Amino acid sequence: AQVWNAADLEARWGGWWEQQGVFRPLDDGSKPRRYVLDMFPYPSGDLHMGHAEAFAMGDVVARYWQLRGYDVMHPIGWDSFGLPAENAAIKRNAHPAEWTYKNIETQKASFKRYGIAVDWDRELHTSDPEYYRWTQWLFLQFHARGLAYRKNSPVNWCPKDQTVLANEQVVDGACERCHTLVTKKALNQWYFRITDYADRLLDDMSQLEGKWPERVLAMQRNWIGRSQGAHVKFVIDDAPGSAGQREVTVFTTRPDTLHGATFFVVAADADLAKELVTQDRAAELDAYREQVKALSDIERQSTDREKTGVFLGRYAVNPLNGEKLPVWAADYVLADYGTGAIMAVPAHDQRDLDFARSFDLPVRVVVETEDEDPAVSGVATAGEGRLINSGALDGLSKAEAIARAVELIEQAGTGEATVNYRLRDWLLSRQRFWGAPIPIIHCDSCGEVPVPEDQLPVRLPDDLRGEQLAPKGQSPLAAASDWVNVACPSCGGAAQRDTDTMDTFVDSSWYFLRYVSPNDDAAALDPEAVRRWGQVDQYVGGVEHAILHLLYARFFTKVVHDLGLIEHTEPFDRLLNQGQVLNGGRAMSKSLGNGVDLGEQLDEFGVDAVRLTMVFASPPEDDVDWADVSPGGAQKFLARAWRLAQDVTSSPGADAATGAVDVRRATHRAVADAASSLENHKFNVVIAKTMELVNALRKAIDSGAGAADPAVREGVEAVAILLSLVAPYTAEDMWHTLGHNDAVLRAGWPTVDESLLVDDTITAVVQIKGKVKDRLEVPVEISEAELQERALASQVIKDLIGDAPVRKVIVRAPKLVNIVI
Ligand code: ANZ
Ligand code: ZN
Repeated sequence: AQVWNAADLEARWGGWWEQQGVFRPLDDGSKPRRYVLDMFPYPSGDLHMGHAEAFAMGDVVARYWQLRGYDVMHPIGWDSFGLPAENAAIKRNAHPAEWTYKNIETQKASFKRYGIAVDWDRELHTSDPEYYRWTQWLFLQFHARGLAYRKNSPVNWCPKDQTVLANEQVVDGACERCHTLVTKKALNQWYFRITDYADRLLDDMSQLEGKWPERVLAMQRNWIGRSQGAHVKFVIDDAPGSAGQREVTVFTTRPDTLHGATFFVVAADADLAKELVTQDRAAELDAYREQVKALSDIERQSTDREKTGVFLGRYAVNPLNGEKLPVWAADYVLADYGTGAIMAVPAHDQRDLDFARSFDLPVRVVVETEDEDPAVSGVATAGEGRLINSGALDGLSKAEAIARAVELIEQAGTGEATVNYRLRDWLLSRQRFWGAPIPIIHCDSCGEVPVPEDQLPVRLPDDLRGEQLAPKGQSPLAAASDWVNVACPSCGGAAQRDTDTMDTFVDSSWYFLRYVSPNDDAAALDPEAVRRWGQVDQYVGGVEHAILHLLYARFFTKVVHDLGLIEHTEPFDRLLNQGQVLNGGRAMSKSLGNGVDLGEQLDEFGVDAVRLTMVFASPPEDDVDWADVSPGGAQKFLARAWRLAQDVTSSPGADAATGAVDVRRATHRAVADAASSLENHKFNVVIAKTMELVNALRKAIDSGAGAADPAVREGVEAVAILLSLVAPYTAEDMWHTLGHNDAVLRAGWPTVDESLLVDDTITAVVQIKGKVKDRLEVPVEISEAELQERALASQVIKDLIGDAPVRKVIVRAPKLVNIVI
């Protein structure tokens, strides 16, 4: 007798789908299109449990849509630039490409074994010159529109990786990759002007409400951090150098509290602090600035640190009341938020109050609330109340006073209403090798010259290896003089290539547009093809990308839209964040020693059982604890399901309507429930329903209707189709055993007969003048009216009544109808 054996099934069907082009979209307009995408993997080694979970979930969606008759595009590729490859190359005296492409081969083989329904013909690698040529081209489009620019400023520097980091890559003050504490360094760096898009990035979130996880939207909103407020100009008394008329603007969200300002603070690390300080205090400031350098933004803003600062010896004049406020430099004010300077209102801002108490500065309440005096309690008040001590603003509410204060400063020409963002421009240059070179040439006479488009790609040299790639604080490319020194494309004089490479998040900000025409060597993307496919309908990936990747991809999409190349303005219509795979309730890690090797799991239980276990464990958003699941149990279930197909004896196409009704009910109920569970992303429930159906069918075969019943065949075919969502090898084998030659994924979703969904029916008797004449199968919860209607519609009854007038109808739902004629 044949038995279910995972290895046999994998050997039998592996490679077959690709040969048959089952996962290749037709793209001929014969069916509505759907685009499903999993966040592409970084080829760090072999597949791991995390990939296995994420891709199992994305595959359920892709397969379901294909079964429902959509033309599904489900591509895959590799985010193949990045530091790990470079670090491995340094260690092994190799080129990063060697490590990268070898890993890709390994992972690719595992993905194929894993049986995901992706179209391998669209595979792309961001580190291929054919790809990064277009990343560079896009950079040049940004550059031409002023959206890519260079500036000198203090940037986040990872001392270990010896490269700069975007704000988004600093987590709790440390490098997100190596966890080294990040410091600041002044450098001339490339930025993308994402701040120009801040409003649109916020406003367009209305397109994503209800389709993206709310927490992701909240994180993006918070990261962009729009705050409504005002710019207010303060004149610095006796300012150095500028004939006493130096103005400094502050950003405040509380212009109503202008009269409560008792001192003024500039960020200690801002140039402004050095410019304003009086001679006698300069040394003290310098020492303080050294101290501040070592601190991360998080530490600087921490509320439980003792406030520190240096008086600069100057005074700022309050434009509303002419008061002179002492100017301090402190670390709790950040150089790159707002204007880097604030008016301090200790009565109503806790940070200012802490500072005032450390340095004995006055506290003046200007909004009267029920709360205790902040000078006494040490707690600043932020609630509603009437304005006091505020001249023309006295008696107004907080909201009225904000509006009035803005009017006053606008009239006086000393400020205006403004919106401020927490979002900073995206620092994209990196002093590392394994990334797309920035396609700019620096010429002493011409300045920044874009590399002409017909000279793209600017290829990475392939002769640098090992130690030559080691981080030195500047890009390893700087040492490759043959590569660096070129003729200026504009004047022909001696010039140098930019030696920085792009943040790998640039590569991943547009790959979803490339999949649509991955081999196009005439353009980055094909606008016509993108129009056909539109947005990614379903994006699947980890919540760790809630800000970085998703924000950048949204930004790129808007810019590419503005370039006139695409119609849509948001890249991903729906987003699903799959959970993590844990072991023993904790994330798998080397230090805990609780790692589970995917390859070993696949060898032991087979692909289908592992996939089924992942999906069955919980809804896709929830974590899976591998210590609590049973791939062995999944195997037993698959074997049981598979055996059903072996047992069926009726022929394909047999008319199920002639079969046992209870079996049909079980089948149609399971299919209908599976569909609604799939639409609601309860993939685990689909498996539970399939298990129930398998049990019902086994019972039917072993007793009653038997293996020859066409209703049993209908049920077993449904099992194969449902299982094809998660257990492709078992499902395909069942389908062929059942006598089909084409792929199960092409079977189409079973059509549900609604009348079979009525679970509980009862036999109602229809009488004429008290004598039973007919019987009707009706739902138990049928209404009186409906039952009467059905009784009168019965052919038997109609014939018996003939032309006789109906005098009376007595209805006792659901069991009896008595007709009096
Ligand atoms: C006076 C004031 C009075 C403020 C008051 C608040 C409450 P959000 O909402 O985060 O935008 N601020 C401005 N620039 C700053 C910087 N570079 N570093 C640290 N703090 C800065 O915060 C805006 C408020 O944070 C501003 O409004 C300013 O303090 C402070 F009762 O101005 B406020
Ligand atoms: Zn030149």
